[in-house]
Amino acid sequence: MFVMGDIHGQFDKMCAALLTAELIDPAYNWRGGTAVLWFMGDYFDRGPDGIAAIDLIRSLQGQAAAAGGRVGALLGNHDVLILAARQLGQRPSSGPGGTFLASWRNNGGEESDLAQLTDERVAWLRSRPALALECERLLAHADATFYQVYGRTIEAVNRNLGALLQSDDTRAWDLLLDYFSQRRAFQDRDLGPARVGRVLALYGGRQLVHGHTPIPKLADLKPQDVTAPHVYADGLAVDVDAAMYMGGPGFVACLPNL
Ligand SMILES: [Mn+2]
Repeated sequence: MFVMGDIHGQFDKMCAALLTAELIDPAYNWRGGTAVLWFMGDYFDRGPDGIAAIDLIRSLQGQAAAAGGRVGALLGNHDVLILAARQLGQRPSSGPGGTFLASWRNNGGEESDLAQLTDERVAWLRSRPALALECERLLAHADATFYQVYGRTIEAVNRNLGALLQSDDTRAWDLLLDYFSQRRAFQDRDLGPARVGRVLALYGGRQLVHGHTPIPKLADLKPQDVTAPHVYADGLAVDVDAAMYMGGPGFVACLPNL
């Protein structure tokens, strides 16, 4: 299976990495055949072309399905932020800036993305799963343990978060954004492996794959030198956030079968 971490509007780097992995052709068409490719969420903010990124993913989902392959795409916290900015706008938020719109702007929101967030794109974003199980791996955007607040199974978490994103319950949105800003839950050398183990015991999978925390914040690497996933927590956790918005060239991870 192939995995690509946080894109954050870096459409050109996204395409370059997909080309290098031979998953698309120069015309941006799927050439992965029956391969499985997952995007880990955070399509928007801190870079210019979030809309182009999700439009490409949606196009590849259709093309891959027709070829017998599959393209999946998780929900990230920045995807929740831009949805909140559009849906709740000037309503008071506990985040930075005091409103949902200000919080999104303070987190690197691009006005052109929000202006192009049509109903169709909103519907796609709202239906992104927060968790997925693929090839014995648990896929989650964030290296955090809050998912269990929303359900004890993958299906329950995805159903409950999907319902939350359809609601106008500002307290529930605030709480989700607060939880979703947590990170580094598995970094501690002593406590990390046991924490990942508990998440895997709950939802299934033999390894947790996540984005959300750029690899240079977990490993002693400069963004420019990040070209591969970071495996840690006794091999139980894999960070695939290539730090593209920080200057990383970007990569698509090809994860071997477990
Ligand atoms: Mn994130």
